Amino acid sequence: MRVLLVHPGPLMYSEIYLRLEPLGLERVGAALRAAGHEVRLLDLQIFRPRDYVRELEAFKPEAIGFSLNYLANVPEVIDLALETKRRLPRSFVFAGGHSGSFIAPELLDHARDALDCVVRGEGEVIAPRVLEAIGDRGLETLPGVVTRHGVGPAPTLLDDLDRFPPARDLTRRRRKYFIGILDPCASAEFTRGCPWDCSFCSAWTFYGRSYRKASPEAAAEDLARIAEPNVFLVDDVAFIHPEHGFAIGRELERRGIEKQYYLETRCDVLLRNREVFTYWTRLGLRYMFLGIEALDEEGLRLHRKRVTPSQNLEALEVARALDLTVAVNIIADPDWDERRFAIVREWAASIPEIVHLTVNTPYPGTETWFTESRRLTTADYRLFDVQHAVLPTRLPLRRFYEELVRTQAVLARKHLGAAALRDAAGLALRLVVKGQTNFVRSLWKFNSVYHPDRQQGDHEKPVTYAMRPPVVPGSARPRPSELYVHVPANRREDAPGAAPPGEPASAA
Ligand code: B12
Ligand code: SF4
Repeated sequence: MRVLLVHPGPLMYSEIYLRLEPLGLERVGAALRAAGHEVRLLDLQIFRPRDYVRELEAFKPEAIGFSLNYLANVPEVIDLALETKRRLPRSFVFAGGHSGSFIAPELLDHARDALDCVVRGEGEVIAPRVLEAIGDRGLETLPGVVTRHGVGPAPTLLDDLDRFPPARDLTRRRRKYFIGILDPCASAEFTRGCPWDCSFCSAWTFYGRSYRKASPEAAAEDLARIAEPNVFLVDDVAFIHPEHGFAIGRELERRGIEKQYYLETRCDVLLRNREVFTYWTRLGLRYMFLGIEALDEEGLRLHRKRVTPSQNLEALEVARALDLTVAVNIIADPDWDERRFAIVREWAASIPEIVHLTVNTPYPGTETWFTESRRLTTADYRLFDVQHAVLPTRLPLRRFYEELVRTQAVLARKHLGAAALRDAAGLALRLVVKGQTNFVRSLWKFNSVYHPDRQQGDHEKPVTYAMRPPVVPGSARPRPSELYVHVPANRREDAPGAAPPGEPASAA
């Protein structure tokens, strides 16, 4: 069967700082190919909607699968599904991905009959079975599959991450993928899932708090296939198990693979496993993202980060000692006033790290979705991109955005401004000479993307598809079983916090 997989367009954040390959779709694509299908992939972070229409006309796909990792992309995907059915009424249209998995019935309602099904959870195993079952009345009896007529059983986890290595040849114009000065940059995955349970995050609820590892050989083999000199490791928390990181590293050394790496981890994991991070700096680790989220004890407790402010500061020291370029994220609460923004600006100016500021946003699949959804001020999916306020702001909305953008501008100037460019001038020139212009272009983009007028104006756009609040909105903490997409059979604990502080529950 001819299958077209589609990643929707970029959100605000990706308009400046980065653009990364759709690894999930490449994995689903690999599984579909293994089942004998002819697969194409179109990434609308790079291509335009008119390219999508051309692809429909030229390739005439019999099945079209959309990736819905991001809630803010929902209206775009619904409109694309409607357009697809208008042009190719006999095609089979389906969607999957992180956010889509938490809101399957409402997606089907918005799309009316333009979406034939939504696939919850991991796509590698189930996508080929879905295509096999097209036209079959039993479609909705497949694990993770939801149609207008029924809901299949809970999705099953992929038993082995080594199966279906990403089909990177499916992505076109790969030179467009980059993050900062890692330009161009590929993505890779060593582990999947997260055993912690932060209240604002849905990484743990999607994977049922499970944690799986690729074998060191398969991980190294995958990196060996990557042509780009730089790699973004998409793992939620890198190197929870240091021996796994060491084993992959040794495989890379054995094969003589040399790249520059970006990864994300937790401060306590860096402190506990600093040897493996030190070892990886020798292999090419250059950039690290640390999820700090809050500067004070109370904020960290509310996010259930299970770290202390002093651990966070110590981790920054360790990363500095390793000579890594470090980015941290702080979650801005809509309740902040001018003073809180000023404190963050001051703190950010006082440290050498890159500081990102995102807005506290309750997402379906998170605990805060249940506890905060009564207070939502909008039902517009497009505003759920952590760059807009969807909860009541203490400051008037316009003032909130002025403070937010002013703070983000100060932070952006630190690493995208003239001084930063002076430091990176040699590198920027070398990239431009090679025709790699993503990083250089990003240096001037901030003001054209972030502006209080744009952010406030976004709230005034008409809403065609309205989000549904949780079935029982309330302020009580939900049980994890109400949140999970994947519910691993071997996990029966039913209360967040079952893991001792700092110790993941099932990082086995
Ligand atoms: C890597 C990553 C990114 C990359 C994007 C890579 C890309 N182009 O897709 C970058 C760094 C750019 C990024 C940015 C952002 N991200 Co992000 N990101 C992740 C992360 C850590 C891993 C995703 C990944 O690659 N996983 C590995 C692959 C193999 O899995 P996958 O993509 O989920 O695909 C599997 C399934 O979902 C499914 N599937 C996926 N698509 C489809 C399609 C079909 C048809 C089917 C059948 C199945 C299917 O099958 C795949 C294989 O099993 C997730 C957290 C997580 N653990 O999922 C957050 C996450 C998805 N990001 C999140 C957020 C908030 C953002 C930002 C908005 C943050 C910001 N600061 O502004 C931006 C916006 C990005 C944009 N669209 O422009 C949130 C999502 C929130 C939401 N509910 O909308 C998550 C869940 C993080 C979190 N902890 O809350 N992100
Ligand atoms: S440590 Fe917390 S924020 Fe990070 S992926 Fe795990 S649950 Fe999400």
